[in-house]
Amino acid sequence: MLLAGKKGLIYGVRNERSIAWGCAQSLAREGASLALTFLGEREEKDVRKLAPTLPNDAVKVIAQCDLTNEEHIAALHQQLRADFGTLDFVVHAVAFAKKEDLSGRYVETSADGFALALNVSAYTFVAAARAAEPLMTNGGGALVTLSYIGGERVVPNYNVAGISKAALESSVRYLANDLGPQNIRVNAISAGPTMTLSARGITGFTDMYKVHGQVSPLRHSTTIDEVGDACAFLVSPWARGVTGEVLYVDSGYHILGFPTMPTE
Ligand code: IMJ
Repeated sequence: MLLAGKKGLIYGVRNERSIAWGCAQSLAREGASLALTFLGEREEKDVRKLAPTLPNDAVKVIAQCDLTNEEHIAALHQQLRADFGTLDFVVHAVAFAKKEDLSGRYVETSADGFALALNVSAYTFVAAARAAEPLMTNGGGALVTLSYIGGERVVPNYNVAGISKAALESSVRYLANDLGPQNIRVNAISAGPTMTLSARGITGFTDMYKVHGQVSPLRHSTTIDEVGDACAFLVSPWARGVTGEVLYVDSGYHILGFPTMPTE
């Protein structure tokens, strides 16, 4: 097993469709011990139900952590120090923008909507990195976050979430430079559209999801297990020379200059 003896923390499991859950399944399958966090009471029930279904009795810790709350972060890392001693990896799959800021014209975004989206979707990765660093003393560590092509190119309705992903991807590079000397690697996975709670119900999402599956070189939509396996690679010794990188797990969609519907 690729990750035998490794210990990691995953933020962002909401339900069985979550990208964070795809990561949890791959990391557990490869022998890692895991800590899972939940946001509040509603999310706690679902995470506690899912955790025991992972292979290899992977989940050792389940704890509340709203990443915008410094006290939650401190308490979580105190518990991890007690239960794990050291930490090998962190997976961050967290984002939020106001619903009203995910449709219409980006130019209408309010100052508080902008601040909220950037704080939850980009700054929380910095906060997670800062908290994890003192525990990553077992020869280094790895941080992985989730991004989307809407951070680089204009995607209809992605709006302020795209600006958050641009800040997040830039953070990946600055954090990689800060933490590299401690052998802590920092990378992002830019996932294609997946059928998660964060995407369904978004205006135009279902059509974009379908088109992606038809025009992308591999001709299928992105699944959470594809993202999970890439995540396992990035936190593993096989990626020991990789940091500050954005790895596309999108069926190759991002290489296309002019996505075209195949004629047959
Ligand atoms: C989100 C909005 C618009 C277009 C979109 C998406 N496309 C995709 C997404 C094409 C794939 C999903 N995505 C990549 C996200 O990062 C979603 C973030 C998100 C979703 C919600 C929905 C519910 C809510 N706030 C949100 N904040 C961020 O209230």
